[in-house]
Amino acid sequence: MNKFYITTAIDYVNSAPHIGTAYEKIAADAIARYKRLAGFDTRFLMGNDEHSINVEKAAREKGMDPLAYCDQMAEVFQGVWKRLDISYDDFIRTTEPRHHRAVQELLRRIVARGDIFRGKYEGYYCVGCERFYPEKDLVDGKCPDHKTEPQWVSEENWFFKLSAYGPRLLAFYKEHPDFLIPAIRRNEIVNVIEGGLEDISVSRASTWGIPFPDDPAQRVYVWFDALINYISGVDFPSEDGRWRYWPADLHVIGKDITRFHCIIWPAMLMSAGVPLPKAVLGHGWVHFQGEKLSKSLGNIVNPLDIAEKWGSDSLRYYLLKEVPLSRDGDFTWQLFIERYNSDLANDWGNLFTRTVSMVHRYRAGLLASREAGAELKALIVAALRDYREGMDRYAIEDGIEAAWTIIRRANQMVEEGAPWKLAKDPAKAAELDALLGELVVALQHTALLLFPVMPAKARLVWETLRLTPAIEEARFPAEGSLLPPPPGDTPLGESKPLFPRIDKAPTESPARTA
Ligand code: ME8
Repeated sequence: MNKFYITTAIDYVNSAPHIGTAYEKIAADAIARYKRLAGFDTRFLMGNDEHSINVEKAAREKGMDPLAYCDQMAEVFQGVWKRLDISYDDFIRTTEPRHHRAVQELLRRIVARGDIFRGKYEGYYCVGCERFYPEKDLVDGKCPDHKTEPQWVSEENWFFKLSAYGPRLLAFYKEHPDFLIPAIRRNEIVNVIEGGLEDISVSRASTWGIPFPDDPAQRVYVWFDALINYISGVDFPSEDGRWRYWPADLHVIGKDITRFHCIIWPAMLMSAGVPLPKAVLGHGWVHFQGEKLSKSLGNIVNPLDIAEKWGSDSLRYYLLKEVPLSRDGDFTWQLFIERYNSDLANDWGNLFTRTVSMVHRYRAGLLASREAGAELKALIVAALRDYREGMDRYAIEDGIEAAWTIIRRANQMVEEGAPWKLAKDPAKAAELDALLGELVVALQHTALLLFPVMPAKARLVWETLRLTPAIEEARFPAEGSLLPPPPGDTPLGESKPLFPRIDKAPTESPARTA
């Protein structure tokens, strides 16, 4: 069986998840679920990045031991991810012994290669980014991202010979033009490499972090430590068991951290003689009502506020539909409610509720006909093909659109076929049976296609239609075919509103500081 190993960035735990960090996990989850439906032996890794200076600071401000603080935050993060139905297989924390082992072993190999040397570093360090900035990259003396003044750091520490990897990295990008997607981000990275790489400092005099091999006074630089999670999560340095998932098929990360993933990480692996990941997807940014999410603006939207009120699927749908992975996107309450009411309540929700109600009202819940006519069958076959073609490019919005071609056509079939009229005429009984059967087959396929995007509602549709096996076990039909027909001998489950309409716009903004 083909394998698919997908990872997300591991989050700093000094503040709780927000819709931006949630977006990345939701997108990766949709891809992982899609790959499972496509029959891949899928491994989905997420985790927390715990050795940052800001994490230590947040713990000390609360009067807590940093590890106890990280334990608490690990619960908070995983609680949010479970509530959003993120189906990760493993959750790695950088304070875990399995991760420490992997970091020390990878570093040992890099040292053995002769790529680590002692040097003195002086420069501006932004703690928010956990990176040094050359003076020329500061804007009015401040970090361009965090708009805060960086610290002047001057210390003796360990360096990695990143500069030596420029030519190999360029050759790698030439050979693997699809390594970093979308293409615009790849050009940016190639330009940076062509401009010449500088060696980077990879240790800090600190007490919070992984001890540097043979120099416990120094701790491994947090990024050098964090990137290694992708291999510690599959048991590096063991070559058995989960190591079979390496190399990763896809690292899903934000566009702000592509340099770490597309220059430093490949160079580290080249130095240690470990195979490189196959692809990195640098997604865009989610804004809130046109502004960058920021604590100081007080516009950090807690994803749980939306999930509690309107269900996690509506948030998942909005983000995946409105924020293509290749671009930035915006969350606004107005558009959220519009999408919810028109796409979810009216289109999909209404198709489900009325189809199931009619099967109950006219046929006591049982289906006499369970197949699609030639026209609907062709439409579903095309939707399946377009869906897979879009999802294979990680264009989840195109996958959603393909599913909607079925929803729109089925709703039209209800209007055109007017089953309420057919039901009044005994001579039209077979026509009514055929129409109801077609609508159920259409719904069945929307549940399959929308499962990666809206797992909870898709599961509800699937179970109401009494389909087996469980939707998690379902697989795409062979090209040109449909799924096996729904059962004819078990009455459908009851009809429930999938997405009750939002009649009133939220009066108070649920945006609040995390
Ligand atoms: O960068 N929209 O952690 P982090 C979309 N620990 N994505 C966003 C976002 C937004 N508004 N805000 C943040 C780190 N992200 C490191 C990663 S990986 C070895 C170490 C994304 O908590 C961001 O781009 O600051 C990153 O991919 C992820 O959320 C975690 O960000």
